[in-house]
Amino acid sequence: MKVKAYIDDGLRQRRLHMTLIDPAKQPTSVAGDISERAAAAGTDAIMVGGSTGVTQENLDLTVDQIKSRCALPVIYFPSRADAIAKRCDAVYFMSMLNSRNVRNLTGEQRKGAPMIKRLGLETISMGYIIVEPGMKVGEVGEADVVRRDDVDRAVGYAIAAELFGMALVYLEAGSGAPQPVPEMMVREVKNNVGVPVVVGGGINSPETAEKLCSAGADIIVTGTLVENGDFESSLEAIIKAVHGCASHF
Ligand code: 1GP
Repeated sequence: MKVKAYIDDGLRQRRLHMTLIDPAKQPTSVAGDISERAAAAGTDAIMVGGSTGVTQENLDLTVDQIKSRCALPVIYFPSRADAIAKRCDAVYFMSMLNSRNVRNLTGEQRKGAPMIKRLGLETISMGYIIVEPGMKVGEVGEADVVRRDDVDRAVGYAIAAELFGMALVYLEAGSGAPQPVPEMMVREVKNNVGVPVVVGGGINSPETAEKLCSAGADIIVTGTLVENGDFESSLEAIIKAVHGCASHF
């Protein structure tokens, strides 16, 4: 089954959770172990990517380790075209819609597209919207971050993504953000687009995950949480909260 069909199928049952593994954050052998434990905790897919320090070598090794330890779909979450995960199951073909630098809008995409097409990788198009504080990804991506109270701007970008034909909209507060994307923003975005809404950045408790899902998040992404050795019980609690929310589709 294609990964997008797997996501759509899952979303017809309930909300989904994805675990983000950054290849630059741990030895590649540890990534396999993390993915296996995240799968046991109930996560629905593994995303692989990071804002800095991702090389072709650590990316390929990380994907291979994950594929050898866990049967879940592995989705590449790219930041630049100089590393392409050749053995992942799908790649988010994404544009950072509020970047000030054309490189992040269409430049890296122009560089990576021929290789992605040649490899025959499944692509899932995604509008990526950086919300305050934006953290490292906001800085590296030269994002004109959406202020937390500027709901209309977030909604505008999200509708634009949908009208461009993008399959997903991702509201990103940035990895390790002290506060996640505001619920009100998630609610208004969800009310205005028909495509699934992904929310990530700073989600580290079941209560937060539950509130964001109640506001309209279809897919919750957590990353930093699994970088701490003993994450199973907290991850399980978050996933339970996410899966407990009824489907929107
Ligand atoms: C970053 O949204 C993801 O792209 C995950 O954020 O690391 O804060 O969980 P955290």
